[in-house]
Amino acid sequence: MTASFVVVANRLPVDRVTDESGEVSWRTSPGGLVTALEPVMRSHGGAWVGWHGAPDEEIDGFHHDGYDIVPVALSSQEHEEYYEGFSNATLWPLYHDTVAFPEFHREWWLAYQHVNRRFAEAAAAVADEGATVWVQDYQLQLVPRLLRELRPDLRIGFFLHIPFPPTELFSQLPWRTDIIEGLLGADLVGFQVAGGAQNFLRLVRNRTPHPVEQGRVRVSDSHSCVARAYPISIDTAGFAALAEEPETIAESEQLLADLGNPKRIFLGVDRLDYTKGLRQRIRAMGELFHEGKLDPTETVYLQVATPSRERVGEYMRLRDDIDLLVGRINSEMGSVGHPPIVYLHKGFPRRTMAAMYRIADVMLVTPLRDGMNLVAKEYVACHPGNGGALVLSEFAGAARELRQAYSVNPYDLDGMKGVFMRALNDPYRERSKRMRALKKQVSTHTIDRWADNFLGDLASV
Ligand code: ADQ
Repeated sequence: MTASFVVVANRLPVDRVTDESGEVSWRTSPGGLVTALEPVMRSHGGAWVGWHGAPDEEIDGFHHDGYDIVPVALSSQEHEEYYEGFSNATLWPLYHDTVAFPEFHREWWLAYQHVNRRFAEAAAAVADEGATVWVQDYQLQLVPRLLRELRPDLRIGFFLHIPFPPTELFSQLPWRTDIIEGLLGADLVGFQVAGGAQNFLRLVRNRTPHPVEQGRVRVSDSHSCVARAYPISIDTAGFAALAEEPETIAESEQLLADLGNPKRIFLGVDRLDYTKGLRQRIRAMGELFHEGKLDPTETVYLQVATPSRERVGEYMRLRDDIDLLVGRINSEMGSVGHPPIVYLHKGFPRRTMAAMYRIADVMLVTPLRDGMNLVAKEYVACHPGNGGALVLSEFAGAARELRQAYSVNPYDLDGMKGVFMRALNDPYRERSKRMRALKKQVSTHTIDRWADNFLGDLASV
């Protein structure tokens, strides 16, 4: 099978599920990148190249939901070194302001190069003559250049879903020039915010001989690369409609009853990741309960955290820390039937997420650093009426667009506590003014618009 539109991402957008009778099927998997790109893929068709999630296993391609799935195999050692190692213990912390310490290992870098080459070869094999190939995210930054070498006829786009760090941090990377040159293989490199594109162009100026003019890098006589911001978004209408379906409303009412019909609900929804600011957020909420500013018999803080990267050391430590923090607060502040924090370490279907967004009076989105943060936008799309309140970290990409949110510095516990209380207690007039503006922003800046902007520019650069 070949295609004129190809998405290349570390993971395929589907997970394999085996039912009781042993029957195998594929289900759309959760996570920011898939949430964003699945609708794009369904409307464009084409092929999605990615890893299927099972190490040491070769799987044949198949058709799913209107497009082709092209699995790339990884050995367990590659999974460990390329994915858990270089991608998630080197690049992820380095690109998120080193909120955890990035580890540099030469064998991880070797695996990263090796696997990036395999992805480039897989994409080269499925792309039609002159096709558009859209490479996704930090795990595959060498693919644009490798792919251009294999297939100079292709139009190659790259989008980075996470922040692109300041030059001082990026420059720690022993392989910094290889990564920059890898990205420059694309015709268009997209970032979540303008600052990311600026950081990238500054590095190109400092570390490569290529001339830069107005966001365009002249890489060779026949090839140049444009760097620009494309803030990602969600299927706003889809989320809003889901939240209004009778089953969702029924589920939200059940949820409310199960929580003991509290007067006020705070909500947090995150992948369990140290960039999301969970330690700080939970401590701030714990102090508000301790100080009596929040009454645990009337207020519930519901926190759901999807399990993530569970074999990486920092993530194991984080999980233990959160268990300890929540356990301590609940054991000290709770009474029978009234734990102030309801903490669930699992993923939920999208309808359940929408039901949670519906009932949350205050949504807490307080990452220490985040490329965009789709949860903030999902809440705005799903919460009915104009009464809710969004608390948003100034270090999330989303803060650039969602300017009427209640803004916090997640490192400042006292500051956060003040803003949490204000978001809860502000008069309806103030909250609804903010919420109306947020809803307008999210309903006019959708995932379709993001994809159209990026792909339109990619076709014309
Ligand atoms: P993530 O770091 O995964 O994404 P985010 O943008 O918030 O972060 O997306 C998370 C997605 O997972 C949301 O769609 C959310 O609904 C879903 N989710 C979270 N917890 C869940 C749970 N318990 N059950 C079910 N679903 C859950 C990365 C970057 C972000 C960027 C996106 C898209 O880190 O900054 O916004 O990619 O580019």
